[in-house]
Amino acid sequence: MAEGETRCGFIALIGAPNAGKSTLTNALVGSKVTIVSRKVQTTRALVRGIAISGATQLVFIDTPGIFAPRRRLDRAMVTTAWTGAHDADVVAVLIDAKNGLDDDAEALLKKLEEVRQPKLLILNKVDLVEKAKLLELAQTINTRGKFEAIFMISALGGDGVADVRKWLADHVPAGPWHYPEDEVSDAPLRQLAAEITREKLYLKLHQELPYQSTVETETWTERKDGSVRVEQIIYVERESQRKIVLGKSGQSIKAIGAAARRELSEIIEKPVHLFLFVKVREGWGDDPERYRQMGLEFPKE
Ligand SMILES: Nc1nc2c(ncn2[C@@H]2O[C@H](COP(=O)(O)OP(=O)(O)OP(=O)(O)O)[C@@H](O)[C@H]2O)c(=O)[nH]1
Ligand SMILES: [Mg+2]
Repeated sequence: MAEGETRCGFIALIGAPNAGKSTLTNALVGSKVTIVSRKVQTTRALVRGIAISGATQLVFIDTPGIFAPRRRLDRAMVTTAWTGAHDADVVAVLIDAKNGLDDDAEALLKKLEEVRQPKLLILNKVDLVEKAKLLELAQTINTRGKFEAIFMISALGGDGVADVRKWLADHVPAGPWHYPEDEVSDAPLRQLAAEITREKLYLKLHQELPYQSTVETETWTERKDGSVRVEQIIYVERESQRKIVLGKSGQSIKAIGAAARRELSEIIEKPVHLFLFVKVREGWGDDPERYRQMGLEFPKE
C-alpha cells in the first residue's frame, strides 16, 4: 500500500485492575497476545498486540491495572501503565461497568486529567449491568473528563468490540505502518511462554501466591524432530510457597505444566516439552534482574 494512504496508531488501554484490558486487547487483535485471569494485577508489563483494519495498523498497548501501589513491584507496574498512556496516540480508558465508580476508578479519572492525548471512554462488562444503570454511569463519567467518544462493550462476549476498532481505525494519525503486516505481537516467544505459565499459576493457585511468584524462560531449544524444549523457572518467596506450587506429590505443578504446554504448543504449532522448576528466591520482588526479565523499570524504592 502506498505510504500516503496508510494510518498507524498506538492505543494504550488503561484502567483499574480487572477492568478487562487484556481481554479487550486480545479481542481487538483477534488472537491471544496477553494473558487474562479473574484475579486482579494479572498483567505486569506493557504488552503490544497488533491489528489491521483496512489501511490502518492499530498497535494496542495492554497495560497493568492502575491502583494504589504498596510493594515495589506494584509501583513499577503502575508507573509503566502511565508511561504507556503518555506514549500513546490515543488512550482508551476502561471502566468495569459492574463496579462503576469505585475508589480505583475515581482515582484513575482524577489522574487522567494530566494525560493530554485524545481519550476514549469504554464501559466494559455491559453483559453484567442493566441498561439504565449503564447510561447513568456513562453520563456521570462523561462530566469528569473530556472523551472523544464513549463505547459500551463486552470484551468477553464481543459486543461493541468491532465498533471500537472501527472508530480507532478512522481516527489514528496518517503514516506508515510500524510492523510487518502479518505480525500480531512483538514479544519474543520465550516471553509469551513465561506469561502463559504465569496465567496457569494465576488460574490454579490462590490467595497471595500468584502475587509472590514470577516465571522466567531459561532455555528455548528447537530440536531436530521439529519440537521445542522449554525450561522455565517459577520463583517464589518462601519454601512453604514452593510446596504449594508443587502440590501433593507434584500434582499441582504437573497440572500447571500440562495446561501451559498445551496452550504454547497450539500457539507455536509445534510439539512442546516443557520443564518447570520451582525455586525459592526470598526478596525476588526487590531484585533488579527480575524486573529486567519482566520488561519493567526497577523503581529505586
Ligand atoms: N462478564 C464479563 N467479564 C469480563 C469481560 N471482560 C473481561 N471480563 C473478565 O474480567 C476478568 C479480568 O479480565 P482481564 O482482561 O484479565 O482484566 P485486566 O484489566 O487485564 O486485569 P489486570 O491485568 O489484572 O489489570 C476476567 O475474568 C475476564 O474474563 C466482559 O465483558 N464481561
Ligand atoms: Mg491484564
